Amino acid sequence: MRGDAEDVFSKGFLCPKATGLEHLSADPDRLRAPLVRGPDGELAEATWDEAFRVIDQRLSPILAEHGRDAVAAYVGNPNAHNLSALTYGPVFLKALASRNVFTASSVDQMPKHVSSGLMFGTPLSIPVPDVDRTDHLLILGANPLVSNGSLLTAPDMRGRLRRIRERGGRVVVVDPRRTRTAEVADEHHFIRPGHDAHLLMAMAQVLFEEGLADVGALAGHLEGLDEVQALVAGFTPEAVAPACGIGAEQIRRLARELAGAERAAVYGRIGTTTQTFGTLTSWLVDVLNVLTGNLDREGGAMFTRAAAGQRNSVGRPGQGRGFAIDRWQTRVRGLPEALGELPVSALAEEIDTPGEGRIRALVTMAGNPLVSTPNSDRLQRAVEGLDFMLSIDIYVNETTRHADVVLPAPGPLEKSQYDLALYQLAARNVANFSPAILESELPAEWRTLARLTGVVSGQGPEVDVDSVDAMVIGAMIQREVGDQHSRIAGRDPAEILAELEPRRGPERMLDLLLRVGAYGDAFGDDPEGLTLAVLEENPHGVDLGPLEPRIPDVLRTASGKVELAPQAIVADVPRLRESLAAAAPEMVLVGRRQLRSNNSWMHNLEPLVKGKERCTAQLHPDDAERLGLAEGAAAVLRSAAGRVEAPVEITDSVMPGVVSLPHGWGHDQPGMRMAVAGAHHGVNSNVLSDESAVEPVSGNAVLNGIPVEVSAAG
Ligand SMILES: Nc1nc2c(c(=O)[nH]1)N[C@H]1C(S)=C(S)[C@@H](COP(=O)(O)OP(=O)(O)OC[C@H]3O[C@@H](n4cnc5c(=O)[nH]c(N)nc54)[C@H](O)[C@@H]3O)O[C@H]1N2
Ligand SMILES: Nc1nc2c(c(=O)[nH]1)N[C@H]1C(S)=C(S)[C@@H](COP(=O)(O)OP(=O)(O)OC[C@H]3O[C@@H](n4cnc5c(=O)[nH]c(N)nc54)[C@H](O)[C@@H]3O)O[C@H]1N2
Ligand SMILES: [Mo]
Repeated sequence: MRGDAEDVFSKGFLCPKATGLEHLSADPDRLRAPLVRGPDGELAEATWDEAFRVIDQRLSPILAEHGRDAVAAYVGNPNAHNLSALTYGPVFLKALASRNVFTASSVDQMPKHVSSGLMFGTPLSIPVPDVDRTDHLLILGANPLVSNGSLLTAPDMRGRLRRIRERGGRVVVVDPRRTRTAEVADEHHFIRPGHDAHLLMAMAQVLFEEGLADVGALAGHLEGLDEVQALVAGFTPEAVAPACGIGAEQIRRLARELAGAERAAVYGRIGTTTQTFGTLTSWLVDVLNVLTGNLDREGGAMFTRAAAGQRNSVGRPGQGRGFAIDRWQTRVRGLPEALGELPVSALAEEIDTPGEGRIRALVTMAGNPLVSTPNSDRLQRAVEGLDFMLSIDIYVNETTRHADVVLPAPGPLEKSQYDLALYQLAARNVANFSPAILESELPAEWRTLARLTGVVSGQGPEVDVDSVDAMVIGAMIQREVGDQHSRIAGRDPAEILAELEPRRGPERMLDLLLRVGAYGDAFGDDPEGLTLAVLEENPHGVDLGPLEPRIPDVLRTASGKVELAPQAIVADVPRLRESLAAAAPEMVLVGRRQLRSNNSWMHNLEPLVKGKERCTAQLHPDDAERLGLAEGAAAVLRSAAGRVEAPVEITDSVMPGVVSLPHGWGHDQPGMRMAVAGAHHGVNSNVLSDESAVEPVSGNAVLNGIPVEVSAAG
């Protein structure tokens, strides 16, 4: 594995996980055949036909007797990077027609979808910082030097941040840890976890008070500016400083410098979303971008124009139906729906609480919820009580060891790839298609998903996958030609279908999406336009240029304006105000990502786990001394949900009052088949996350700022 120096976007930059992929292909623990649980209770290899017979025998009666909602699905993070899953996952979920759909989004970025959806009209209209042209970047709760940027697709963030400083710009980081990103920044502020919204409110308050708020060219495109001004009143720097742990004068200076910079952007990531004020913080990030005149301008926070599948560049430009949340709720706790899914914090209780509508079966797709979602112990007990569980995965891990059937999938190098999702959030408009590099004996994942689509539609275990595929593409074409705003409105569906020959499956769908997309050939209308064939001819990618202003066309709100004060968000401001008076817990837990790691699933690759123990509890020296904890000694961490023990690592890179434990570990569970991971198991931090702590607007889990007690083991 090496970087492609000619790649139009990465210029040859590779993250260590990419090198790890080489080892993934050779990993003897990777599944190479379906597994079915036998009468002895063990998972044993079976043929695909056998596996599908069991799935049909077990799943179909549950659907028939208890209804669609009795079968839940959990969709994990790797689906977001998988063309097969991005195209056929939704087909399967639509056929399943269960309201009990859960994804990793509600332990990740859901608050940003909600704030963006409400402000701009579609949930993927997330402004990304124009890192290559900005002069001032304020980063909250993100560590792109380790994570490589998230909701900000931009390879080599180290180089990009360095160039900001080389051109005289400034990088400011706000994080309860002094991260690698903080180390290369001009300035870093510790913040008490969960207090970003307080800080950003106060910065907005300063902008209004000092007459620095200037929305510039956006003036005619905003709704609710006065309401924002009224809302921030009272959130003075003095009022929020004790809660945030950042001094009032510093807050004033941060606000003035942001307003004073020629071109600036505010960027927040997982530390700002997986916390108790996730939606308010996500909203405030863009409120500040607006108030400083930086939204939708070069060097500010901009909207990518992606080549394929982007909702804010199809349909009627500048106006739409808007975005709704909370259209239905979870059965037990009444938690809100968002993006058609329910908060995964509710999964365990929806299984283990008896009554009408209980979840009886679970399908996991490229997900490891038993490690990645709150209160792992309760979720484990819950899944043990399921009538049936099916997993599509490449390993037998903490989650899939509970399944009755595990269906394997080809690995990343064994399938073609186009990043349908993450190109929508790229710091530059680009498109790149990679064909499969290695062959796989396994059926493509979309074929498995199409076959499951047939099963849950009542077709039995033998499914004609090609006719499912024909139906799916037929429906896509019908929708496109029937949309008056489409570039192929009114065209003959048969002619469009013929043009896509001889492609099948996700690649045929991708070709369609590219060709009707913002740069597409529109099937002959623009002969110079993009098609999948053009991408195939350009193996280093096609550069579609720097980001360009897109307001008002990008908007899909009902008003056709940027909604600066959406009701659902504004309604949460009183909770923020009340929190100013709340007493601070002595210690709170935050996570941290690690360079040679990818959530829970790349720990079976020796090069990514070798070296010294990484699953440590990091504490500030003052806390370690007060709590009587020595370097390397075992600490006990207790929360409302559970208890874990981890070795202590003393470091002043963590703020006093904060303990940091990475997520994605705890690979010592019985029945797992991951030898390398088992030898470097660590502990599962989500044993400590409390499933009852949910951010109320988006339903996202609170995974940072969890109150914990820390003490010496024994
Ligand atoms: N405490 C705490 N918890 C967190 C976080 C945190 O910061 N702190 N982060 C959260 C975030 S941001 C996320 S995204 C979630 C992730 O949550 P999940 O998506 O549930 O977890 P992953 O560890 O990404 O697990 C991915 C699964 O997909 C499998 N897999 C990998 N590639 C493929 C493939 O090509 N096909 C198939 N079928 N399977 C595949 C892996 O074996 C693994 O089982 O975790 C969340 N949990
Ligand atoms: N190497 C590697 N890369 C990854 C992943 C991985 O596991 N490993 N995971 C991928 C995934 S799924 C995602 S979603 C992205 C996430 O990408 P990032 O969001 O950049 O990831 P993190 O490194 O977790 O950064 C979150 C930061 O928030 C800080 N933080 C915690 N609580 C708070 C708070 O209340 N306020 C503030 N301001 N900061 C807080 C943490 O200390 C941490 O430094 O990374 C992706 N890339
Ligand atoms: Mo994530």
